Amino acid sequence: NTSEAACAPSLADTGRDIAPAADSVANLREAILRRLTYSVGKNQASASEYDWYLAVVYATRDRIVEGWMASTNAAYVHGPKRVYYLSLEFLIGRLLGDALNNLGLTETMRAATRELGVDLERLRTLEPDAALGNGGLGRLAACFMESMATLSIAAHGYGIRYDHGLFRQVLKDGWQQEYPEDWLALGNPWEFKRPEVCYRIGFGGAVEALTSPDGATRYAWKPAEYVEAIAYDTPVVGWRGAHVNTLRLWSARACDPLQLDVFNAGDYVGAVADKMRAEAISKVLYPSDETPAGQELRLRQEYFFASASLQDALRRHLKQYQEVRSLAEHVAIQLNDTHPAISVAELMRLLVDVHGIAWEEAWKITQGTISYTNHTLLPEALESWPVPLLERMLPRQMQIIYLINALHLDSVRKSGHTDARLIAAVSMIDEHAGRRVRMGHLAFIGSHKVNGVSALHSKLLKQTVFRDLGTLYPDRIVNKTNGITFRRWLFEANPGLTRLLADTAGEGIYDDPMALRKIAPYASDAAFVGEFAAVKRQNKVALAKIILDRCHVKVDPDVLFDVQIKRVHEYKRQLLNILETVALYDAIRAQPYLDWVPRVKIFAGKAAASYHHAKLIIKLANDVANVINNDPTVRGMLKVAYLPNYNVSLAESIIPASDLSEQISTAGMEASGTGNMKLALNGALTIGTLDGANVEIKQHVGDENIFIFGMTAEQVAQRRGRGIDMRETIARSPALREVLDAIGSGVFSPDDPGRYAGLVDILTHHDHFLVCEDFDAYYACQREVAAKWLDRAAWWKASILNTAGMGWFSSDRTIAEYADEIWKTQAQKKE
Ligand code: F58
Repeated sequence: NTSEAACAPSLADTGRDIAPAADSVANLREAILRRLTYSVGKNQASASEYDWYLAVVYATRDRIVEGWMASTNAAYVHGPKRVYYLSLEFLIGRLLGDALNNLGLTETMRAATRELGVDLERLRTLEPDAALGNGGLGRLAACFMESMATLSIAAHGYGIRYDHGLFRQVLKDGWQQEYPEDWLALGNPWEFKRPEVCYRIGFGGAVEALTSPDGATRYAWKPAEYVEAIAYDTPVVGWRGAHVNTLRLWSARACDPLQLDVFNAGDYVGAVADKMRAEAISKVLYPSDETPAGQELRLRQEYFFASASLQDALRRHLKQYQEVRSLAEHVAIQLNDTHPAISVAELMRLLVDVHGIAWEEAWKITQGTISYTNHTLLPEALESWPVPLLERMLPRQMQIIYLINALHLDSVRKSGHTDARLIAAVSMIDEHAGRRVRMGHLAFIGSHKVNGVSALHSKLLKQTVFRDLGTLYPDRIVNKTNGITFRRWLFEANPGLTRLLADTAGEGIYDDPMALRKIAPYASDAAFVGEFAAVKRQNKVALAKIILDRCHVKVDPDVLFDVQIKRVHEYKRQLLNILETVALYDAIRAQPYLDWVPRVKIFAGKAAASYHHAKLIIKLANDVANVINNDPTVRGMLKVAYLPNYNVSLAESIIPASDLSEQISTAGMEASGTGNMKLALNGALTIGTLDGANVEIKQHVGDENIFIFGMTAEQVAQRRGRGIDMRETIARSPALREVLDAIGSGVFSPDDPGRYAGLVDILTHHDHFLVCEDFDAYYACQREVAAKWLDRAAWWKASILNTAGMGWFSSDRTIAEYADEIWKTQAQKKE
């Protein structure tokens, strides 16, 4: 239906420039044409769509640059504390919509492009997603960058400019295949290369001890190899364009482009071997999720970006203050997980070896400057590096780690703790499986604050991973519950809802997310409910079109859209959802005449390329989809769609169209979740466990407006204590038994009946994620969801109260808390 598709959500107009002034449209139109001529080198007659896209980006970028310079300059003049956010991942997505929206130029640009005969909506889709991240951790970094700019915090993001971001996922007969992604193939109009901002990064070699005439020993590291880090800057504009920060990404380059003598001797490959080795560092994002990569190249990436970023931060500090001793007063460095944890040793090396600061003072500066965010409790996800590898690759940093550890253990002993178990537990060196450096311990000991990302996660952090360190330093661990930027995840992704919210609650919602509470009184107002429902339906029509295009599955926009979108991982329990789908399928077939609530189960997500079990789960979802979607008995009542290549842009289409948000991880395993927040903000009801930020979402939206089921984190620990053989549990649940029998015997894989025998065997005998144990509770909870859906007024009321209650989950709130309690820099709220 084309008329409906035409109403599909489009680039945000948040009401601030709905009727743009004619002269500003004319100005923008002329600016685009100038850029088309002088930067793209095309005229109107020969310009391709992509040429127009480039001209539009350049014209937009031009409107950011002056603010950018002003913000940069203001940081030198007024000297606010600077924040450096070090992250190996920034999962940004597209920038054009974000920039226009934050500048308040969306409608003006739409009008200007229309006058030029091009469609802004189409141009917008030509931008490739910047996917320099795996999942939640990388996306959080991107939301934080936007919020720091919005709050006028003088911040830089530092990371790696990967040539290739997260792989492109193709589903071939339901199996995931990975293809390289090439976001830079056509250039990147948002970035500014800064070839003059270049640091040498050393690797390997040896450490020389030099004794000076006064008898003191100094250490000089003589690396065997150097690589250059070149800066690429992308401006990050905050809401209403008032402040612009920099995302500085490092690209690796060989010091010498080739060895001419080797080339002249005819060895053309050997002549560029060093170049290849150097450039490999920024070639590709490690696509693992929740399990550390463990390879040498990964450690090279970590050190490369940590060292370049610290050298750059110190250079800037010296330029501004002419000395390094005051660093902790003026600078806060946030480590996004342990990936940049080598920064603790590297900052010490730079202060002591390069700037000649005494050890004790350097240690105070380091601890006063650095803080660390933990994103996971999974033991297998905690980074540790073999001591011999560190000794070989970073010999001076390893010496420094030893000294930090020795002083740390000394002070532990001096404070009266001599118990060998405790000493072994708090040591930075793990002696259990070969000698390894625990990067979490290094980050903890080198930081003044360590934070978890939800209340439950921070509590568990104190009880598990950092139990002993936490008792030694009781004030160090704090909580900073994650948040999301409402500009992208509400204003841009859901302009229809945004307009309705502003019309009802007032324009205040654009600047104060807590103002969303003002729509609560309308949760049962028939007129408002009607409009709210109409927006949702429009978004569902648009998503139905995408599902038809990409999955060849036709779905009715009026059925319940039940959505699970996230990385595929056993702990996130996509399997639980699939099992429930099969149970529902069985139940419908058994009694097709009952009043079933029609629904479509929508999945999207990538599995790590080497994670075979997760890839098998994707295949199962697709096999189940095939059988169900082709079975005439359930047609109209149940469908399954697995959307390929989940990324930020696809999330922006799915989230505003969702009715039910699946947040069903094994309790105690999802540190926070952030997709849960995006979905609830857009009016989806959550079905979830008491895990991560679900606990706090429940508090904010109200117990009646969320579906909670299953074991708590405590019960999970107890249940595992009794063993994870599920034969008795399965015996007690006829529905579960039937589902497992069907899957295990090949009902969904007639081409290969044994395909899922192993998977069912694991669920039966070794169910670490307790899928079986939570199955009945989940199934029953889904029936409650269905009952609520049938009571339309009750459903819409709950949906509206979700949107109304989610203001607290704005990443502006999260960043303001970091600023106040960790960075000690004031979030400067604009007038
Ligand atoms: C995620 N971690 C958490 N790690 O799983 C999620 O609960 C949380 O909301 C989010 O961080 C933000 O705090 C996560 O995404 C990774 O992707 C790492 C990538 C590198 C290897 C180790 C996992």
